[in-house]
Amino acid sequence: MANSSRASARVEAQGRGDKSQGGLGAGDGRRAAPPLALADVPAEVLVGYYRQMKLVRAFELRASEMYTKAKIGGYCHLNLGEEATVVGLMAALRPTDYLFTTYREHGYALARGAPPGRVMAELFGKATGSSRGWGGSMHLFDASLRLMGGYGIVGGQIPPATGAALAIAYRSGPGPDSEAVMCLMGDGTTNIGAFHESLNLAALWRLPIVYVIVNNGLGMGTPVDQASAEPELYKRGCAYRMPGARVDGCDVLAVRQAAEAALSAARNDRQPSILEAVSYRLRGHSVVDPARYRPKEEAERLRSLDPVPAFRARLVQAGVMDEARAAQVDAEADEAVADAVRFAEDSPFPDPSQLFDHAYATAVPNAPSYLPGDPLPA
Ligand SMILES: Cc1ncc(C[n+]2csc(CCOP(=O)(O)OP(=O)(O)O)c2C)c(N)n1
Ligand SMILES: [Mg+2]
Repeated sequence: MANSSRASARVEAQGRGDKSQGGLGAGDGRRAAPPLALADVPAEVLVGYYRQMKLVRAFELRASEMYTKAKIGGYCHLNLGEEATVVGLMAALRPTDYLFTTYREHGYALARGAPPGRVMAELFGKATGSSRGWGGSMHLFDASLRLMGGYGIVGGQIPPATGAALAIAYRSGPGPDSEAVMCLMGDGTTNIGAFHESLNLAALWRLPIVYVIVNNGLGMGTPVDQASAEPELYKRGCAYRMPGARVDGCDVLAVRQAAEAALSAARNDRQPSILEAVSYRLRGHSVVDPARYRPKEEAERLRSLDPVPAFRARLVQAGVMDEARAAQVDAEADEAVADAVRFAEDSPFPDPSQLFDHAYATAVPNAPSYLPGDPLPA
């Protein structure tokens, strides 16, 4: 299985071609920071991370259920199993940073602060959804959160994310207050041309961007080592002298720390980089995929690594929260998701008169016989 190369150390890193030129961690000759321990993070913050992970888990389970009840149409991809990666990455991002992501993005929207009701309403195609019901599961968008989508085309987010980083560099200089871009993608996505074109330009122009590869071991049903000639994906920037680091995507604190380091290099040194989070998905590619290609023993092994109960147990064991508090957090997550479903159910569908709004640059009447450029009826 591709993820047999799961990071043995929590962070591995590779510097640029010339190690003396600086990079992101152990590979660049600088000392890597010691791993973040529970004691380094305030208890309330840790409980907050668990709350977010549990919210994502509860939300995705209900989304799956709602899909089977035909409340949700189109495609629907879940973050089940990836919650530590989701929350760790979002914890490192500032509200002023820009996030470009994939079709597997419900959790990112929630952890970025989107109200669960608006996210669920979008999945239901309702007018109260974060994209007013026009986008659905794969196209969550919220400019106020600098959540720039939600892309259904594999890799479609990479060029616009790189362009956003160019805009930031064009408008202002580097420094600790600089904005930065985080561009998420899956492991399979690293084989499309736009990934390489974008990395080349980002490195040439020194853009403030972090390309995060969420390596869940599979692109649909294809394992990483059958799709990528260099399956250690954090090394794939080497042709562009772009540093990369690999982190255990099941460890929320390690993910946060690695993402902060990468974002700091982007802000302060205009050093773009790759961060590979080795993660996994608990279920199939999308809710309709039974994942029969995954051997039973492998599915069981992955379930035993589930980051949500693991982080809960770690916090209880360390005395950060007791069992009663943990149970309360669990119940609150379920309640928030139940509220979200009610909100989505009670919301109206968009008015059919809006069907073509924002689909074309020029006004097009809502009639199938008209195309952009046709003269508008008087
Ligand atoms: C350009 C394009 N080609 C193919 C697809 C079909 N497709 C959707 S997801 C996917 C696999 C992507 O795998 P990965 O990048 O590992 O992301 P993951 O789904 O594992 O998060 C493919 C081939 C698509 N949506 N767009
Ligand atoms: Mg994948």
